[in-house]
Amino acid sequence: MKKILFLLILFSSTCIMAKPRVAILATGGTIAGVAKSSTDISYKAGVLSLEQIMASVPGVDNVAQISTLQVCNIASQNMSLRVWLRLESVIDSLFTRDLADGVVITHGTDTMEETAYFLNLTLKHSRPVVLTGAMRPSTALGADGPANLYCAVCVAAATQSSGKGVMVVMDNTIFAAEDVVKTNAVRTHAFESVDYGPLGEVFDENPVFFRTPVKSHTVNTVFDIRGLEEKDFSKVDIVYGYAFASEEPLKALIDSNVDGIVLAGVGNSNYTATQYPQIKRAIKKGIVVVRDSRIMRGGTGLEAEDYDVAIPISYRNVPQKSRILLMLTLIKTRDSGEIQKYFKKY
Ligand code: DAS
Repeated sequence: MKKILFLLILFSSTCIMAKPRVAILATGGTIAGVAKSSTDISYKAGVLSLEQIMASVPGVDNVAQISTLQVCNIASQNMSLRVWLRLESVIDSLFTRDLADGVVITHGTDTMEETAYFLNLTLKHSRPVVLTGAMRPSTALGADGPANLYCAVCVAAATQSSGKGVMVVMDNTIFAAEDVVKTNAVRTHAFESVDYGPLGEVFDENPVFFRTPVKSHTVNTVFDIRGLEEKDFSKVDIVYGYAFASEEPLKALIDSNVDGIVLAGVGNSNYTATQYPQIKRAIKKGIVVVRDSRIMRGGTGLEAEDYDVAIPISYRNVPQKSRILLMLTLIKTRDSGEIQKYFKKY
């Protein structure tokens, strides 16, 4: 009897002591950046290895059992579909084989919201995936990378983080991939969910959530890209709107046989009279055109009656994310009515 009791205590203490397993996947960015001095404002992103970055985050292994993988080491303005597919495949494998309880991706801030949103729509797991980075290089006075990485691991390790979709953690704030955008080019509080606010905040190993994402994500989307390759994805580009906009960008894209065009229009996703003839030409050629807006707040819900019903409306006001949703939607359909349903749902 005593032996059974001892084994039970040993097992339960092992369970209590077993830390969550967090895999950190590095892609580069400012968090891996290096400048000539601690006050030099110019620096090179994607220099330090993940191993070197981890050395600046003492104590993180008290929060979780850490494993690391250097996926690439680039400034994120050079992010690619190839890296996105690699990240999706590695994370899918880690979770499917139960090798991690959560994942952190270190990433440049310039396209972090895009990578987060792509994974938010395509990963088929509920375990936490958290992207983080830095606005100041690792060598800077007041470098923000170490604290961001520590907080990201705390979120990825927390059981309450499951089922919240892919998240971004920067400056002690937790954002949903579906609505986070980079809104400041230099400040350490560079990200916002401009219409809905953050998901929560994190200062130690106990993240606090005060809302959950609204839109369908991860296991609840129809986008399953497992096994797909770059060639299986459509080419979608974005055209900006402005007073008396030239029709040349649209003409060039149409002539390049693009599959889809997102309009970053003015106001409530309005395109200009100077653009409309080319928009009609694109639609006639079978190119899918989606109306979005250059304005970050307010949504594009008004389906103004005097617009061409062949042009689906995005309800998100982030053209760089509408582009990703259209890339994924075009794998399924090119019908504008069906596409409008996808843009209402995701
Ligand atoms: N160029 C930026 C990038 O890699 C640096 C950064 O903010 O991380 O996204």
